[in-house]
Amino acid sequence: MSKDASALFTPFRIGDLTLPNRLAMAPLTRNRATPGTDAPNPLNVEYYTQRASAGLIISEATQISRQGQGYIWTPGLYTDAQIAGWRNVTNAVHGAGGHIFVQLWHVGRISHVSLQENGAAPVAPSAITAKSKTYIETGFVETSAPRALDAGELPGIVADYVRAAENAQRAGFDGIELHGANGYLIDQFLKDGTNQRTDSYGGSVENRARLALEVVDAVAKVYPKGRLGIRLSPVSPANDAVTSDPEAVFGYLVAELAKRGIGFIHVVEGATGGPRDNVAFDYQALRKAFPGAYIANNGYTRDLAIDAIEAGRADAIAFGKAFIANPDLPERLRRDAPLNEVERATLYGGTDKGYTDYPALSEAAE
Ligand code: 8OZ
Repeated sequence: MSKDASALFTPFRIGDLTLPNRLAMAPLTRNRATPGTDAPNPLNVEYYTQRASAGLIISEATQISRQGQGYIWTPGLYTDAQIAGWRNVTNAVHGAGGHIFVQLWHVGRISHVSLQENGAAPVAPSAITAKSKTYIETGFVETSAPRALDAGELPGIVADYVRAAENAQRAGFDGIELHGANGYLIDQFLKDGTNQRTDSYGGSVENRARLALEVVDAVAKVYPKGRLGIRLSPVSPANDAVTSDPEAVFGYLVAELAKRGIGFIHVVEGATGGPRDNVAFDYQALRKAFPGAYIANNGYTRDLAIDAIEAGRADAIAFGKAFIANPDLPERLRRDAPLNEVERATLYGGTDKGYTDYPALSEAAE
């Protein structure tokens, strides 16, 4: 017998916002912004609008600056054209009854010289090249060797986050998720495998968490703090970012986030897109230390999601691949209807194929 899914369809709160169900659309890189401007376009509007029945949509990772870009055709939020493109997305999602937060992103070292201004080296806490790939016009390539950021450059990066948050308001987003996961800039600072600095941004857990907290504090002056969250991946090896002390550094960071009263933490449990149990980690310790909403992600099935919500282990569950392949995922989970399978070949870049042409139940029946 299939489980009763009604626990997934109760409202929950992020700050002052009440969301109608506990199914979030995870942030998903799809590389379909407009070439040249990296502005969202009508196809992107259609894709997000199709998924507006999510309790919350978290946008694909969106770079705060040219320096913060690491893949081709990912959207930005630092030009007027990008703001206007996102405005069309948020208007359409709101018109369809949905809510959407933008995920703000600086990739740090996960980039390629061809994506950087004047072919510059990508930036990172320390000059350590990632054993990781990125995607440029010609396909997958090794990430370029980064240069270590000077401490004097960090206020400029914080200012880029602030400008992107101001632009998010102009674009009509309901809130902000900072991308602190998956081996990008904030995570590179948090983890000791990628941060070997000897200044006040490296070494101790307090120092490694400093940039994350400076960004949180700065962005919380733009958006109400209840509308602000951060995505974390304490034990994910994604993009070659690992740490010797995940419980210590993420325990400290989440305790500091709790003091600040931000709206949510969004936790990738396990290895991003992979096993949930790659490294033992006490996620419930983070949940208990944090009074705001806890959004859980990674490898959740319908049954696991119902169990987690019913037991109070999470306030909402974010689905990635399932939301790509099923625009009406909430209705399918409610009815325990079959799910479309995701097609990997069309994940990154391309056309409407594998993007806006996954059928909803009603269309599939026709
Ligand atoms: C897949 C391909 C490119 C980027 C992440 C933003 O892992 C990403 C990403 C995922 O967080």
